[in-house]
Formats: sequence, C-alpha cells, structure tokens
Amino acid sequence: MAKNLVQFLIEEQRRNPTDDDLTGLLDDIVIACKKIAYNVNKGGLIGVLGSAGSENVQGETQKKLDVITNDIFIEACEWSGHYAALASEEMDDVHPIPAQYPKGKYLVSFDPLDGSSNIDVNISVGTIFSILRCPKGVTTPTAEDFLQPGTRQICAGYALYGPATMMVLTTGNGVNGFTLDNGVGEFFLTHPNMTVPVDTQEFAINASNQRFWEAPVQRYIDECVKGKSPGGREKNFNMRWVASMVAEVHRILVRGGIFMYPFDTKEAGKAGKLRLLYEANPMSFIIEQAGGLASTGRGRIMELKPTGLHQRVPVILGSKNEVERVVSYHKGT
Ligand code: P6P
Repeated sequence: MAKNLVQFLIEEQRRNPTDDDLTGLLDDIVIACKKIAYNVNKGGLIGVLGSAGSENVQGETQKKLDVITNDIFIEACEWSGHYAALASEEMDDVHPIPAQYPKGKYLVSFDPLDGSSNIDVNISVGTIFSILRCPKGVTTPTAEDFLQPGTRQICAGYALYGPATMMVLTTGNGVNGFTLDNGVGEFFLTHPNMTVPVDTQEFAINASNQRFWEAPVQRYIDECVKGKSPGGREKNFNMRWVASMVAEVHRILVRGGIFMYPFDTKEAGKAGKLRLLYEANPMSFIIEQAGGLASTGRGRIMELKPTGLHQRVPVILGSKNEVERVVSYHKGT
C-alpha cells in the first residue's frame, strides 16, 4: 500500500532534518481538510449550500460553507500548541490563540474555501494554507507579524475537493500529492515529486476582463488566441478557466499551463484579485518547488514584502518558458 501522509512526513524529516515539527503542524491542517471534505462532499444533503447572508472583509457575500470551513480550520489549529496565531481570508484581523490553549512558534494564514462561488454549482473548490515562523520573542502576534515575504514560508499546500479529494504539499524539498481514501480516512501518496512541464499549450485567464488588461497581457493572450495563424505563435493554444485557483494550479502541476489573474483596471485601487498571503504566496511556493515560475509580471511574487493581511497582487504562474515570455513582454513597461 502507498505511504500515508504521516509516514511520508516522518521520512521527510529524516531525509531533511529541521527543528520544525512538520508532522505536528500539518496534522492539525490535515484533520481540518478531512472535515471540510466531508462537509463539501455532503453539500445539499446536510443543508450547507447557499449564502450565509453576511459579507467578509473583501466585501464578498459569504457562502454558508465559507463560514463553516473557516470555523473548522480554526477549531483544528487553535488548541494544539503549534500556532501562535491564525489569519484567514474570512476574518478581518488575526485570530489570537485563546488563553486556555498553549501557543506555538508558527503562524498559519489560509483561505478555507477557495473558489466558493463554485460550491452551489458543484464545481471543484479547495483550501489553501501557508505556514510561517512567528518572529522570535513575539508572544501575541499581530497582522504585522504575518507580513513576511513568501520566501519565509516553511510549508505551503492545498486541499482540492474534486472528483477525488487531494492534498498537495511542499516543505521546501519538492512537491508531493496525496489522495484521500475515504474508506481508511487517510491521505496516501499518489503523486510523488510533482513537476510543472516547462512548456505548455494551455492558458487560464478570465477573458471577460480583456479590456481591462495592460498591454503586455493583451499581447500575450492575443498571440495565444491567434495560435499558428499570422501574428500568433509557433503552436496553437487551448484555454481553461474553472474560477477556482486550486483547480487551475493542480491542473498545471499535473500537465503544465499558465494561470493569470493579472493587474487590471476593472476596479480602481485593486492591484489584482488574488490575495498575497493565503493565495499567491502558497501557490507560488508550490509552483516554484515544482520547477515553475510565479511572477507579478514585474517581479517574483515570493519576494514581495507584504503591506497588509489581505493585500491583492497580480498573479502569473506556471510553465517556466511561458511565464518568462509574459515577464519579457512587461520589460520596460
Ligand atoms: P473570477 C475564487 O474566488 C478566486 O479567488 C480564485 O480561486 C479564482 O481563480 C478567481 O477568484 C476567480 O475569479 O473573476 O473568474 O470569478
């Protein structure tokens, strides 16, 4: 039988010893994702679909499952003594560890249900998380303590609630994928050493925003759409858009591709749609560890110094040669 996730992590610790208790850290998150998978999978059967009738800090209407999954994640991580504080897409500010629980050395920021606008129409959604070390000497972390560049992440991953429930993780030594065996209730290693093909013929972008893109993105997508016809590329392209970043990134890890949610002028003051701390950074860490690239178009996402817990950034990530092409089109703009 394939290795389960705990066995893999213990063996990973032996291969690459660190003072980080990765097995313990991730155990909390794995339990949260199993519970989320149960709720997502039951959906209409247990009355968790539809709107919660509230808004989150992003001004987005919350689905019932946005709130439920956020509570599941907090409940799984706040008691164990691994974390010093939690931050979520669904919460305005940092969630402190309640006084009755011990605090740990780590910070976790997460999007408990990414792509939740898909949940009512039964399309794949996911959970994204990013783990940082709490700055030394800080016992009551604030938002400021989370504002560390993505290069400081010690672990990042996602759960994908699709036809199969999968977890994909990196701790800085490559990317590995695990599939949930519902009969056993464990994740088993099914996709070792995932790598992003350096070339692709598949791009993912919300094309309805075309008129709001900057010239380099207009040029790149125009060439992909033209394919081998004049003014296009040396090959034809296909397009995918699931509107669930976790599903797009997973597809890219498995068969290559380029995912773009670039800067656009659709809403003044928004530097992009995706959030740096709990979407762009963890996905960038995973993609880079798998041999891909992750850029804003003008710089490496993981080198950005965050300015806010819910800061948004442009995201261009995936197959190395295509991301490099898009970045080259941004040169000098
Ligand atoms: P649009 C989901 O809301 C999300 O944050 C990402 O998962 C996804 O890639 C993107 O937004 C979809 O955005 O504009 O297509 O709805």
